[in-house]
Amino acid sequence: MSNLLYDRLFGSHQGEQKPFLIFADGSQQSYDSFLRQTARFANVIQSIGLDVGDRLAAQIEKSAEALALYAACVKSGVIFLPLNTAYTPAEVSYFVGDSGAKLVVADQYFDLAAVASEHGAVLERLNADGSGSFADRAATASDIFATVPRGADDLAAFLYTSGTTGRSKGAMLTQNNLLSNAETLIGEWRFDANDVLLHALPIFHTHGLFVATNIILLAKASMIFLPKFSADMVIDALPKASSMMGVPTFYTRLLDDPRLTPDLTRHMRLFISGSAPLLAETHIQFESRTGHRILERYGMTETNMNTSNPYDGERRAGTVGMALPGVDMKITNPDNGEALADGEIGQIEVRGPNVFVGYWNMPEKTREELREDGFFITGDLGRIDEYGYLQIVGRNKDLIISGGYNIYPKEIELVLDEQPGVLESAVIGAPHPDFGESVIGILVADSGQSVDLDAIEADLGKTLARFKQPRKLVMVESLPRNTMGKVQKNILRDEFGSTFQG
Ligand code: MLC
Ligand code: AMP
Repeated sequence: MSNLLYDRLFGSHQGEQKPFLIFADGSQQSYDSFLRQTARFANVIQSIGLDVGDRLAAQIEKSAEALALYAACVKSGVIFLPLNTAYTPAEVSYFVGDSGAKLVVADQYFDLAAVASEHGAVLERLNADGSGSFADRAATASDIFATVPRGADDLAAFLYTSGTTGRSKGAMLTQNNLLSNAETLIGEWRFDANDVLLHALPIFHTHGLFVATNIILLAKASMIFLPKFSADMVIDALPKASSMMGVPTFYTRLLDDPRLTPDLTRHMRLFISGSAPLLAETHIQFESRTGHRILERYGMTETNMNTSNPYDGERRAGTVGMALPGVDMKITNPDNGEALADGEIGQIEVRGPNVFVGYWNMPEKTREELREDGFFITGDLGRIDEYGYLQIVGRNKDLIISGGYNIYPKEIELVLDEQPGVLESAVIGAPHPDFGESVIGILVADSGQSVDLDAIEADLGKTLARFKQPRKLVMVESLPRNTMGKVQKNILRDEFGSTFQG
């Protein structure tokens, strides 16, 4: 029996000397060298005692090793669980505990010894420079490993996505969820072996890991693999690339740089944007500065990619295009789930081989969002416009997207409510020129109590990843509520909406 995902993404690359990864300093790693590393890593994973279906949690900086760890999990049938490097140990503890990960692989500077021992997991170190206890074991391991058989419906990865209750949910993704989506996108976006993708995204999310990396592997193309987004590094690397994928902040930051010119981008084939709304204004400015029309697409952790603007046809600013081949999409009435006519605003539902199989250990949450007929309720609101393109007009879920990272207000409110002197809190997103949206925490003091905002900020740093921390904390007398007692965040958004402007 074969291993579907491994065979399709990596299987035919053995012995291939072509570069898979090209680093900022010009050095390269060939497919063959990458796959040897992968096999060594798979041997280490197996020697530590992980079995098929066990979970491996990874909190490591972006590196070739991090990708080889992903490949090694696929090869050995272990479920890969990548974690944002910004997460605090308190946040990581939840993911390790909830997933039951047997092995945690982390950079040395993440203080996870207590987390691992609390959950009975093995902790190994793998650092961005290739050193660490995991790397030491790999150095003496064989570079031959018999790929473990896995099929289309077997689980390949867990990606955690936050929930409205403040508890993160592990989205279970199968081999076929990942493979079918990469196979669709490679065709839709015309990737082939000549492509050189400029990769500046993090690799612990769908966008940088599955969309970008899986497509490049499938196409046997190359990636310029930057450690993170920086306008300087991207502008340096652009002349050597053919395509780039980014979140809208990448494009607004590039537009802020006078070095972004038609000359710099003349040879580029494709710029893609997703993970957060790209303002129509950014789309238009980018075209007038470079001559390129950004191709915007729409996806989610649970569904991979759902829709895309066309490669050849009109890429319409302010829309995310049409359902991808194999994806069914409908707009429904949030109250009763009935399909609405084109033009009407409702919740976006999607079904297809790209859609995950459920949340780990949360059958009720799964039932709430994944219908029996296979349609997934995205929580996004949209309408199909007169040209048949999907416009996302808002969200039916209380979610903030800052620079492409999701932040669930409930999680932050739970932490704020615990602060000394705080009676209650509400967290909202407000338009932000760099991050698209940014976080404001609105606090009400307990009667007669004083609230020390500086002390609160310092405390938040201990529990919440930096990107989730409110960029502004404000005190109010009371929170506006409707007759049902529900906080009216729309009123707060109206009041504080211009906090980060100008
Ligand atoms: C970093 N910071 C952020 C932040 N990223 N704060 C809010 N929102 C973010 N997204 C913090 C830093 O810790 C720092 O804190 C400060 O903000 C400024 O740092 P920076 O140097 O400007 O940040 P930078 O490293 O440049 O990161 C910004 C970014 C990055 C936009 C380049 O966040 C990024 O690469 N985002 C991509 C996210 C992504 O891949 N999403 C895909 C999800 S998958 P301080 O203390 O110094 O102020 C998905 C499905 C789909 O959604 O459809 O794709
Ligand atoms: P995540 O949970 O990180 O996968 O984020 C998924 C969410 O990002 C979606 O539900 C949308 O709200 C949002 N999103 C992704 N792509 C786009 C886009 N092109 N335009 C608007 N929102 C987007």
